[in-house]
Amino acid sequence: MSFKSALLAAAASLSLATAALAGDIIIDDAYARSAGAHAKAGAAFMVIHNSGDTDDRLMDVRSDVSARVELHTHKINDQGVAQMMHVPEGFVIPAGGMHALARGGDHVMFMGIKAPFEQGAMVPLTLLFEKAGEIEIEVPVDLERQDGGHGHMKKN
Ligand SMILES: [Cu+2]
Repeated sequence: MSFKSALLAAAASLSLATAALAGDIIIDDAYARSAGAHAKAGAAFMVIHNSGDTDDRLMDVRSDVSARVELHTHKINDQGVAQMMHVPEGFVIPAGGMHALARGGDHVMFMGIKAPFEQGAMVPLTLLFEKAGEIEIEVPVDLERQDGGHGHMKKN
């Protein structure tokens, strides 16, 4: 089975809703992209809401679509250039608040993707939260979306 048909089969077996709910955590507006036909890396973005009264933390991410998946952020280095870096401690999702993973900021990074992300495909992703536990979502690939940021996926 090709990568794409595997993705489609996985997508067909699950809800296509873009919002996923687990306890107090709601994942909203998730999308993924990779850059070009020869992309080795991709990224996913989303808004994570916490309706509970205690902070939670996105600690790690897993997916089968790439050799590695990491939580990343951007920082401006001494030369004024934005660089990506791994954030091993993850991201706090404040009680009653939200944390956005967005272009140019925090994101889920796929490194060593097995195939470029195709428009409309679904990327399976497991999010590991300190309190909410594991949340499995299907992230739709949207290569056309423009909401700022810069071509940070040229890494590798
Ligand atoms: Cu990154």
